[in-house]
Amino acid sequence: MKLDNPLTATVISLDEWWMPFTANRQFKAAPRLLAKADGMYYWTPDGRQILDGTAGLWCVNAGHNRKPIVEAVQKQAATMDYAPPFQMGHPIAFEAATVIAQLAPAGMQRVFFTNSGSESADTAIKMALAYHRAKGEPARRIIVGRERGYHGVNVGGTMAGGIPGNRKAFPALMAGVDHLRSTHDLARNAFSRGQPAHGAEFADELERIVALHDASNIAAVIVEPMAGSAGVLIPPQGYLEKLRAICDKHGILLIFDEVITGFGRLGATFAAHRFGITPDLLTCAKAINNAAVPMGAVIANNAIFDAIVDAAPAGQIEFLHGYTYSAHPLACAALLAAQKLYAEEKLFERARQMAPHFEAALHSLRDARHVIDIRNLGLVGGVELQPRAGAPGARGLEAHVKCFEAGVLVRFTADILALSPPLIVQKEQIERIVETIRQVLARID
Ligand code: PXG
Repeated sequence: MKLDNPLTATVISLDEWWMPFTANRQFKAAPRLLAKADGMYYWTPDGRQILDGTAGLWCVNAGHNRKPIVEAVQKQAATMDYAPPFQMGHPIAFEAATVIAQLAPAGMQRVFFTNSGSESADTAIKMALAYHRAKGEPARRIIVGRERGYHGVNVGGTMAGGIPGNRKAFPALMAGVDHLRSTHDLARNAFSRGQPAHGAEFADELERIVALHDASNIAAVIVEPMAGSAGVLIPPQGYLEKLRAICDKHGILLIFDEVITGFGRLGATFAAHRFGITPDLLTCAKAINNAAVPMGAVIANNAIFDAIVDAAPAGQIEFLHGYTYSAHPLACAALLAAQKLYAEEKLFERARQMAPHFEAALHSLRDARHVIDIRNLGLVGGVELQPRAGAPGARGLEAHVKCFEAGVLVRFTADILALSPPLIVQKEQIERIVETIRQVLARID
């Protein structure tokens, strides 16, 4: 399959790039390409402007191509392109960790850098196992995830995750996982604004799982405080509080996967702040540096770091894990510039202030065609559509494609449309996103 690239006046071949999480044959028959970005917008190669309703993939929280970040990356590339992070260090890696530690909940000031959310999930799982081993409880190996959870695509994240399609082809990659049920409860909570009222009791399932396996065999529970990829599932009131309490009661570590919720998405630095619940390990990525260079991190409770480090003999590597590109200088430079920009523009507070407007605009779609639920928190919104009989996901895909043709980028998971605009979004842009969805839904079957 060939395509003209007007930007370079060349012909490109679409065959060789095996695209991730993409219906390759379908996409290549009718490609949707992006070639340029600035602020709230993308442009296609032929110059069509697209309003970004998804901050890329939930990651460009300050908007695209922000000058301070661009300049910081350019400068770092010209100063020192790469430095090894094993048994060597470089100053901006320490600075970057300090900045993240200052933003993290109290008691969580140890930062391990990765290159993605997937690597963060697997790193956190290994930290949990290493912690229990260091504390003399090596039998604690079971990881409890949740149905409809998404923790990326590496071995641990795939197995702890709970999206059936993502697991189906890869059974039993890792032994010792169990799952809580999803908190999604359309019958009781449809059209909730913010945290739904019903479902705190779903956390009690953890007691059942503990009774089954015995606490002495369970290492950690990993959940997204707000599940993003599976279609914007907001935690019911009281649910996370219960999970925290049950984990504490049984000595189980609680891991929050904040790859989407981190850095302002819910109108606070982390969901941990927003919900007032502190996990033991917190994974993040994406907006950590406005997605300018791949980067992720695990933020650990200080006591977890101390236990693992103190258990190792002096002079020995304490945690045998890490990546060639951990704390890559370009990623660190982007992080420092992005976090400075977030603070200067008070973007996390801005998200909180804009949230009521976003909520009202989104819920105005209640009477739009095909809509069976709308849910929102901070600057995240989900619009669930009635699936077409016999063709689940088809309506969601068509809505996504038609919105793109109408100049608005929205994300879809099966028949759920997900919105997560950059935190710089203006009210008129929220209106435009919502009106585009309304018109598209009126037009499609
Ligand atoms: N955890 C969570 C909660 C995520 O949302 C990952 C881990 C994995 O991150 P990496 O950087 O390895 O991709 C994610 C990623 C979507 C969508 O459409 C969401 C993600 C990625 C791609 C698409 O909702 N989140």
